[in-house]
Amino acid sequence: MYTQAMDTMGKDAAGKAPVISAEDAERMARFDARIDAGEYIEPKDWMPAHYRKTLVRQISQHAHSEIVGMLPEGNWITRAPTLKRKAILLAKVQDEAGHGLYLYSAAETLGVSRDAMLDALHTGAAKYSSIFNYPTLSWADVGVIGWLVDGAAIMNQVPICRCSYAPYARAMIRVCREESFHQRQGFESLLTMMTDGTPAQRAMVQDAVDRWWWPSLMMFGPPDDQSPNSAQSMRWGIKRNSNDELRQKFVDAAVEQANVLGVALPDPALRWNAARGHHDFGAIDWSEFWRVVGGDGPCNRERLRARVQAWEDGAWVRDAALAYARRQDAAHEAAQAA
Ligand code: BYC
Repeated sequence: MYTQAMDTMGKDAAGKAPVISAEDAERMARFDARIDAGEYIEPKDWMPAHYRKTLVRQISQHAHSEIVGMLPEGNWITRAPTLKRKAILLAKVQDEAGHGLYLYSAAETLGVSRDAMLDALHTGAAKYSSIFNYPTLSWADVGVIGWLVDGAAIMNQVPICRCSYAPYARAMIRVCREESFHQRQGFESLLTMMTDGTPAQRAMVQDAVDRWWWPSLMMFGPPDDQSPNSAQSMRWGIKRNSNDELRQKFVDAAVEQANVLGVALPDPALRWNAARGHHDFGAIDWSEFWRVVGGDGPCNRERLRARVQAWEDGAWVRDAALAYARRQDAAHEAAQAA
């Protein structure tokens, strides 16, 4: 018999291919037909166990990336060069906390608790984006994160506004609007330094671009032929474009923007290929990517430590909020009974 706990794509716990009842085979066919017709799936609709599991994995990892992503930039709030830049950066980092909240809420609609998701982050069982394991060494890094990292994030996330799982798609609409503002503020900050700055400031921007370019390309995930999740996620409309397609779109857009800024992208192989109608680019160091994803990047330990510490420091707030909610409930029940 088919059960929800069974992974319909793979094998059950005993390593056997799942046996699907006629009823579930019919549900599966109806589900596939809905996906093919471009319909959106809502939390109470029937869905295959593997669809649910894939969404919990992707949405929770996306949420973790948002809250870990607050750390590299948060590092510069106290050192922003002007009040205007400080206000912008504060708002941006706050937006990222908000993105985490929308995404954890979207994942909760699939039946997973927020505590379980955070536990997976804190124990290292769940991933978060590789990009946030690199250090922010100068003020220019904050601008480059806006331009390249948020730029890559938008390229990857706009198609998720059409993800077949409706709560994720809805959350992404607001996330993308805010990300687009983040990208522009980063670009504008860099443009100011490149046009009105000193030679030392221009050199600082170029140094930041040199360090963030390749990790930004890695954000899109492994090449398509090494991406175990892509085929099924695309079949189910969770992903609308492949990792390589989005990476190429990002490179094409970034080349034009780099020209406007007057910075060089650190890739001698980067050139326009008229036959393909795209820019060719050099080989990505995938061994570095897997090392960072595996927990051994420049800042992995520091990032995880900061998240665990924040969770522990916030215990009294959660306890107080729960105690208050229980007291409100008791007062409400007493009023109902009277
Ligand atoms: N870093 O089969 P694949 C942001 C993992 S937030 C770490 O291609 P999939 C922002 C992948 O999880 C940025 N791990 O996977 C925030 C899988 O491992 P598991 C985050 C990565 O899911 C604040 C394995 O490699 N954006 O931008 O089909 C401030 C094989 O990969 C990475 C999202 O989360 C990576 N870069 O495709 C500023 C967007 N890439 O899980 C900015 C939503 C791959 O099987 N997520 N892995 O153990 C997605 O679109 C997809 O999950 C990905 C990967 C394209 C990232």
